[in-house]
Amino acid sequence: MSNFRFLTSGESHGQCLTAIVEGIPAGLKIDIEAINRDLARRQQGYGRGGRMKIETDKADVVSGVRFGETMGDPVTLRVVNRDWQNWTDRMSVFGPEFGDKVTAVRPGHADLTGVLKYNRNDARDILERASARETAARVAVGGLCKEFLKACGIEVVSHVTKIGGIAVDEANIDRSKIGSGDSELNCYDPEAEEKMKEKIQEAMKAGDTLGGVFEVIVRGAPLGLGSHIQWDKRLDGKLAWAMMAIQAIKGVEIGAGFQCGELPGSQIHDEMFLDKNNKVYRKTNRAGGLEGGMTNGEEVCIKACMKPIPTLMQPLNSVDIGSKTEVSACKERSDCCAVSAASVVGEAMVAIVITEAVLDKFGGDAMVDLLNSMNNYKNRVQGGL
Ligand code: EPS
Repeated sequence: MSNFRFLTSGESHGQCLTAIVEGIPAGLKIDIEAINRDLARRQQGYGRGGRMKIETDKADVVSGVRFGETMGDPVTLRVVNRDWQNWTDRMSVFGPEFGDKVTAVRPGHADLTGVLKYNRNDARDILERASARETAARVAVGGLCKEFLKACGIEVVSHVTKIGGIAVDEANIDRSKIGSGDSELNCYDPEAEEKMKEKIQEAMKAGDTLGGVFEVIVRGAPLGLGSHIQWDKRLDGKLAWAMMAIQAIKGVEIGAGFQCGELPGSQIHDEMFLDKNNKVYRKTNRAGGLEGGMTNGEEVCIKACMKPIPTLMQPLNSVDIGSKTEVSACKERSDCCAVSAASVVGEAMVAIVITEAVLDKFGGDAMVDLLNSMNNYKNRVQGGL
């Protein structure tokens, strides 16, 4: 196992989000603007709430980097919450209790189970950390990992394929545009994007929320990341875990995913061919770039389904943990649709898992050693049979 690990901390309306990332080799040049661009992309998307107008997320690097280059030390990243200034008394660290308690718990949120499990009487003690605000820290970590992957010739991109039942037509998508950032919803079927926006408008007017599906694509991953030899070394399992561990994600598919349960093997497995240099190639990628728990050299394609955000402006029936009565669930400021933001978080999580897999396979305390090892290996396995 590689020595890569990371942790995040911070509440949604606390002072800041922090992440400590350990295991990035020394000698990696960091483009902080690229990391900040991802943080800005996470804030975008039609259907976001008022919070995104307050924040301009930026990552401060407070350890591990000197003169723009990693030293092999843990890298600490901090994203300040600008909204904290409006919450200093309600979120005070040592001050007296202040503000109304959140007691009308929301169906679909961590509120109720969290207050019972952690023995709290204010759902704010739970929702502050359960909030998808935490994903800003993960995007900062993912941004750092993307810098590492870029040095290894690997790119991670994403696009939205469905919102509120409106799906892209695969035939209308120019896949080379995915990753260009030329779309407000991160969707590259312009016709579907317009319909998705209309659907979001309708949901906003109705005080409702919408979920959807996005796909993350890894380009340039060498074959053989992950392994078939043990369940916890299988890369498809790690990717699925990482995606499912994003707030509000309810389903994951790799390649043809659930379609594999519908079609016969002859229409699912990707046939192999040999070119004139005896290099193996495939004409399809229904495996999503993963066979036997390992990358097979094709693009890695993984989809995730996000449920609609549970904070509804027309709230659902629920219970009040203080008065012990049935009430309408609380209304916190929130987003109507955050699927495009989730797609950026998906990129980050996939970048983190691929980074770990690369470090696992090629190791190295210094970038130069890692790249030498990777290039040797690539020459051996990618030269043809
Ligand atoms: C989010 C920040 C939050 C919400 C949203 C995502 O900010 P606030 O609670 O101040 O409006 O907009 O969080 C949720 C959807 C949730 O369920 O908690 C962000 O930074 O992405």
